[in-house]
Amino acid sequence: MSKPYTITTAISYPNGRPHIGHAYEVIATDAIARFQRMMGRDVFFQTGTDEHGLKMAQTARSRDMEPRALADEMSGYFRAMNDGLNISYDRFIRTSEPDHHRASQAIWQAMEANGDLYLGRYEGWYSVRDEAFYDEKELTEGEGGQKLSPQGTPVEWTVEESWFFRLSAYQQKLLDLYANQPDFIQPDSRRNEIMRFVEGGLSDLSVSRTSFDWGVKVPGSDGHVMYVWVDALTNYITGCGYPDDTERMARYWSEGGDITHIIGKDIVRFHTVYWPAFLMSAKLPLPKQVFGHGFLLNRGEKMSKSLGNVADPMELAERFGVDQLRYFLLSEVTFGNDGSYSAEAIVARSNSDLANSFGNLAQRTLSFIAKNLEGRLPETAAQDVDRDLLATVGEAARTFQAAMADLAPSTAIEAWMRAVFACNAYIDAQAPWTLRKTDPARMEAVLATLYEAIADLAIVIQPIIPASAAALLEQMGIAEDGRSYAAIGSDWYARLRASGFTLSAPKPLFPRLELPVQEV
Ligand code: ME8
Repeated sequence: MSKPYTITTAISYPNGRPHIGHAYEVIATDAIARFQRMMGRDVFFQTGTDEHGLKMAQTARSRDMEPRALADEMSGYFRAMNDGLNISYDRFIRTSEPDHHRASQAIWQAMEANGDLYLGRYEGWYSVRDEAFYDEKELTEGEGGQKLSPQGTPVEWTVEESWFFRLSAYQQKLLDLYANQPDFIQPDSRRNEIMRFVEGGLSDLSVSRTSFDWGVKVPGSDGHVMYVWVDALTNYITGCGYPDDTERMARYWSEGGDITHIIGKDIVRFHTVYWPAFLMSAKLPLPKQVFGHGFLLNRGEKMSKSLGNVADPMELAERFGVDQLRYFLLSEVTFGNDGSYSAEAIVARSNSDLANSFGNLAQRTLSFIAKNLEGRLPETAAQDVDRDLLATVGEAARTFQAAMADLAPSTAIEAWMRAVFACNAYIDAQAPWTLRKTDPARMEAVLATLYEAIADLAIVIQPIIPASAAALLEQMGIAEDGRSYAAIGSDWYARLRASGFTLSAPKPLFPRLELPVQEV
């Protein structure tokens, strides 16, 4: 049995439809999950919706709906987005599901048994938009004296009876965790920010609410529902079988297990301060890594409903193609940094890399073989240049794998693209169309080299553009069980040739995209 690998996205608030930031996070996570599966790992990949809390309750009220009905409707859009973007999730969790309520109550009881929960009275600042409590010293003042959170959202003075979690007792344990597990918070810039925050001292955390009832009930405490982040964070272990399925837990949420949370930079504090403290308190294993990716901006500007610049990811996917959108987001934005998107940038990137470079390489080579050899696979007679090209592709595959293992998809794609350029330089230098008349045997050797190189490149890039890569590999006669990383550089070409496979006229994979006039 291969070593398990657990990876999750944040679970989204379904108080509106998904936006491109949600799509970005789930696409990046999907690419990593697919990559790990191709490396032969036993992957569990979870995403879903975070359905409780005041924000959901208030949105539902303003739409004159029950929170559950709002959650049902909106969660459906998130799931549809995942399916539309070819996201290979193993579970789409909804926090309103019964097994999740059970897990949240179980972790609560474990924290209580450890002596970390006590009843008190909360008086302080709360931001509904962030679903977060803030200290006075973190606030700034906005227009009309309105107090604002560090995220710039309005906060309200809140007074209510509340359960507290003894977060203050975990300051040193958390600092030890960051010191002993330097990769726990990535990238490093986010790690420094969190360390400074924890070094500044931690107040106990209010973990229940009495002013509304849309949430997980606090066991044995009528009128209290859990603070939404307690149940939200618990989603990760619900999916791993907590508390009943101990076998599943041992597989996907174990001490020293390979567990990665992919989240946005605005919620790093919840995942690297509260979450490990809850887990320590409940005596449960900790994740290995929390990666805080950057924000996606629309032409360099923050997206907001009032600016009307919130892109619908499904609209972009329909217009430009799912793989084109995936490729754009993962190649254009360095994972961890903020990035910008625009229709022009998607079109430019897709045309230059996918249509003109890789697509054209595959199209010219395969149609040349289909036409001039009647689809018969050319005979190999490798010279040094040919071996060099395949070595370059093999090297790119290794660089790609190392970068993906390191959560750096844009670096991985750059390595792949360099190998695509090398193939295009090779085809121009070897000019098989000239060899056709002067040296047909050499022409075959060149085409055979290209055939191998193209298929290997298609195998490499599968996690990023799964549907297009699969379509190309299908056309090239490479069966699904021959598409793993182990196939690269093996003798598959000789075997495929011996099987008598014949190539049909290839279908173009990446049409050249165009923009409507007003957007040029
Ligand atoms: O925060 N660019 O939900 P959410 C990139 N329910 N990523 C973005 C983004 C943008 N413009 N806007 C948001 C929540 N995100 C909680 C999470 S996890 C136990 C609970 C990211 O719907 C954001 O950083 O507001 C987060 O990782 C995810 O989208 C869901 O955001």
